[in-house]
Amino acid sequence: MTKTPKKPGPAPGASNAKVMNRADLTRRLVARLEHEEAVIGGIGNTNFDLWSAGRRPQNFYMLGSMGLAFPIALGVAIAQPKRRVIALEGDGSLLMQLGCLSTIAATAPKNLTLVVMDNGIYQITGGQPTPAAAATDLVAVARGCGLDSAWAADEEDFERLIDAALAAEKPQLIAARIDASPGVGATDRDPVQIRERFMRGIGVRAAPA
Ligand SMILES: Cc1ncc(C[n+]2csc(CCOP(=O)(O)OP(=O)(O)O)c2C)c(N)n1
Repeated sequence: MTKTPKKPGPAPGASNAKVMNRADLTRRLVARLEHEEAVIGGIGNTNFDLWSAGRRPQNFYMLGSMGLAFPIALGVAIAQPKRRVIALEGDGSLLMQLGCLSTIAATAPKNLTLVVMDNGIYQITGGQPTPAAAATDLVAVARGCGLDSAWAADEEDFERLIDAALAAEKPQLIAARIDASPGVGATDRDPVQIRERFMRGIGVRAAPA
């Protein structure tokens, strides 16, 4: 008997969570930042929506490589322990770099918050389903790696989880089910400028004379 492939649906464990919108959640997140927190956007949509939520100098936009938002954020969190660091990543990208969850749990920086925007698809390359839709609960994976982790039930819960994470003494992972909308706007594809602006934004490079 041939097995019918599973249709993408809610990640197991997230079936009670509301399907939200990445741009809306990103705006809600940025609105809560008051202390020059660094925010690292992942490839594509997470960084497009971050860009659209306000051109903060403390934002870094990853281009080209899937799954590097969390590892980059870990480096920033270690380098600047007094600054809160938040990373935004898509489910497909995180799945490509799952090992970073273990490294982050073991390193346990007090100042790092991880946000997974889980639409169950590789939206930007045409909407192919990711394994997160069919089989993998990323919150359960993060817990298994040793991280505090939760699905956001709705927008208010997302804000509450962000506030709690920004006050926490351990890294926290927050996952949100999101719809299939593309990102809003588009980051300038200029890696050198992105890097320089970010380094000035977090005070490790002087502004040009
Ligand atoms: C190693 C690698 N493989 C494939 C790609 C092409 N690619 C770029 S973004 C993307 C999908 C990202 O999916 P996800 O992180 O779930 O974000 P979404 O597009 O759903 O917002 C893919 C397959 C790439 N950039 N790098």
